[in-house]
Amino acid sequence: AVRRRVAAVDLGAESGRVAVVAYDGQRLHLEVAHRFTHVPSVRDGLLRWDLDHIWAEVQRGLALVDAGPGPVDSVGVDAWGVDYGLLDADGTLVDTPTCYRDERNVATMRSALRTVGAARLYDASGVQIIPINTLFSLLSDVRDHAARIDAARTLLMLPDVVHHLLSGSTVTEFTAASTTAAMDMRTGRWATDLLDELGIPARLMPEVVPPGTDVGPLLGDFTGALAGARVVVPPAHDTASAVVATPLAGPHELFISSGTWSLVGVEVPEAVVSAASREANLTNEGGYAGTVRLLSNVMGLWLLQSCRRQWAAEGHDLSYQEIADLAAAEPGLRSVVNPDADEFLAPGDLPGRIRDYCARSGQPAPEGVGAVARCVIDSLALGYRGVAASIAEVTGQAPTAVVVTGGGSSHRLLSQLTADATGLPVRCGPVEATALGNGAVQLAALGELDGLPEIRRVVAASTEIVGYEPSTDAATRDAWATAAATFARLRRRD
Ligand code: LFR
Repeated sequence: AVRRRVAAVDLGAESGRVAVVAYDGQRLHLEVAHRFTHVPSVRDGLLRWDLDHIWAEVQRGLALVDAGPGPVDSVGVDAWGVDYGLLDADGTLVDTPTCYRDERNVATMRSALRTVGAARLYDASGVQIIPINTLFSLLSDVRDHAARIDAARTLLMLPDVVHHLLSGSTVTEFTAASTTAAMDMRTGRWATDLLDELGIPARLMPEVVPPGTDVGPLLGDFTGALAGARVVVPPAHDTASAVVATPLAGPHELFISSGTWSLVGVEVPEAVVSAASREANLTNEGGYAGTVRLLSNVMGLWLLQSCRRQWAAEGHDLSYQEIADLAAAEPGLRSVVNPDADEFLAPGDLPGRIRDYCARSGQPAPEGVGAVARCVIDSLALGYRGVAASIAEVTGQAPTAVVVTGGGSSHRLLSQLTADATGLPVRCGPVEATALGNGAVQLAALGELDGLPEIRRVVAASTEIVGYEPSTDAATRDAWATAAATFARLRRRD
């Protein structure tokens, strides 16, 4: 029998869902009430999220939850990191939130690297230097979109914009705040000196609350299951919620939260900010219950999602399964790319950019759908292998296994190649780790689950885990080692 229900709103960069997470004392049950897709588009010169559409879909989802079995005691929102909304003195958004894939970020990152320098940027925050960081969007706001900054009284991270719409709250949740590159991850305080140096007004930075904070009653017309519900912020950064619900069996297992991005790393008790971590550009992200995720962003399924959109525009409408089957039929490791090259970040003709990249680096340019997809999947697996090696070097401890969650955890070819590339056993599941982690932390805040170990035990008991073993074939191992050397050369050059 269900003991308690909460609602998890999980916003990904391509799609969102509103789910009910129910706990029966032993297992978690996830029921998705509503799914929707959304796409950013350029308005007023900036790539922006369609927040009106997202908000309408969240409301539709909550109306469906309200009409379902109850009571549902709380609602919490997680979303991708780094993006934000700016609220004016009345608590209204000054304009539509922007998207980190706007090319402005690459330009301001380069500018900050010239003026402040990589070491300063990294050491002030412990956050990787990558164009998507909030800091670089804010720098562009200050320089080229001053009206936004002038009108703004406070910045809220995107999930907290939705918490604001749901409850009127004006705080930001810690894990979401930790993706800004404007917080010192050793202390959890805003890096105000760095903000000053860059000319970004520190007055914009909001009050920060820990995951599990009750920020007020749910506003709106809910008379069914959601009557009397509270808004309880989960780990509002989707990756933080996903890793809460990752059934890691020990501290040296590598997680991969596999969605639009692949977030690859380990959980550590405190931020690791050293010359070695800076050299490897590993980031420190805030987690639940005082944990830190030491990780690296690998470009992830974005590459396949963008290729699929391009192929559809060219008249080849293929499902992800069809693309995966075509990739599996191709020979492996023919051409590889650095998936994290800046040129793959913005929307557009990704197959074309991948072909150009291969040709430029003296490799065969993949032509058909299968060849391009195989190149992407091989390259992602090599990216994971590279992060595993960095983690081993920086922490002095090689990962012992890989646990993959999220949409990518059901990709069989990618999972097998992840095992082959890293030489480690891979366990996959749950697919909906983010919504489960979001719900689990709300349940913990309501007194149902007690801490990370118990949450992970319950998640493991609630999930069917699929395992992959690395190939033991010597030729396969050699092929990956050779490809990894090529890959490292490409990365140094980019
Ligand atoms: C994953 C994610 C990553 C973050 C990227 C951009 O959805 O949140 O953790 O680096 O998106 O926000």
